[in-house]
Amino acid sequence: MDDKGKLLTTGGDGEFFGGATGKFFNVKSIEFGADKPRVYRGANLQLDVVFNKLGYHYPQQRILTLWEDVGALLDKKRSPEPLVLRMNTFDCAMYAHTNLIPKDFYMDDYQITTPTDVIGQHIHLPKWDLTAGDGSANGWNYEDGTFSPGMVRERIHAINKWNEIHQAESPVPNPYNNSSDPLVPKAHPYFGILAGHQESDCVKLWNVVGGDSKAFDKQYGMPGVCDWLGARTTLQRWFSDPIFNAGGVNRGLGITFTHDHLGPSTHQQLGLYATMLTEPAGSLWRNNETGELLYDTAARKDGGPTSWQAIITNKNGKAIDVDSDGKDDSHREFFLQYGDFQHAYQKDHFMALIKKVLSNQQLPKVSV
Ligand SMILES: [Cu+2]
Repeated sequence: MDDKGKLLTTGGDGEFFGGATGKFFNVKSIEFGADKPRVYRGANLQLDVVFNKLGYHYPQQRILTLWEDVGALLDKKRSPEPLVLRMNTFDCAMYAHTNLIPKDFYMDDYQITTPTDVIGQHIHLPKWDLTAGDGSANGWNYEDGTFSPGMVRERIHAINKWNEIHQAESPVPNPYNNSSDPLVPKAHPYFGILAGHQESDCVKLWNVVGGDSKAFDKQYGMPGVCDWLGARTTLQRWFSDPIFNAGGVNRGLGITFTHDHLGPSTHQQLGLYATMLTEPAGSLWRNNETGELLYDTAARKDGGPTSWQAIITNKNGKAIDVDSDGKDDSHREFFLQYGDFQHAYQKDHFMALIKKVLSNQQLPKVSV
């Protein structure tokens, strides 16, 4: 909504605080309103990332990426890169946040075994709904996160077991049909059927082990088998405010950091963070090298393609004047980011979690 509390709708207008007391700016023709937001579909993914030509790599690297890039990343047909999303000022956006990451981080030479059963998507500068779109557990807010598929399965197992034991007393009814049927994890509508990355009969395999989540994890929880059975997507909404200065120029939000707020001490050093850049209102973005349109809804449904580098112009390559000085503010953008730490192993070292050599015996032993 705008700064007078009015709902912003696509094609409609809104009023926003100006640079002086009592002053408002009227903005016309909202491009992505609350009724039809800009949509990004992102996934949290664990993969063995190689960092340099010497083959330094990290097998439990966790990154954010768009849905339609997940297959190519796992097939090594696409190089991993930090996820850079873009919005224009005055855009309302919806982010579909999917968790495909194991529910535990396993001990290695850098960190101890840590539960990573829930992941949030906590964005910094845009407006969001504190009670339902914070992507964390701040203040009054309960955990606004997305369970790991492994945690969904473990909870289903626990609920079914409790009901089994308390059958004679008051079992919790199945919320989907009010019966006493046990709960069953579902295949994710996109990732559960991603050919080559999940078996096609994971629900059947769940039934084969009698709904025992531990037995299921041991036999079918490996990467590329049925590790994503029960994967969830939660929705977050953002709004990119204008920031008018005293001269009436909208400077925009600029660079926005977004990350997981529920296991940050573990994830901060594993690469699980992304960036949302705010561009001038109404601008269009293309890839710097290929000229290909970014956020191309004709080509993709996940808000892609995206890249860390872009050409920012007005629609159809026309000039864009951000500060009303009569000059073209079109520009090239290169977003560089660096982290203080990155765990890495030398080539051919610590391959334990890679599918080819993974067996139940090789899972790291954890003593409690
Ligand atoms: Cu934060």
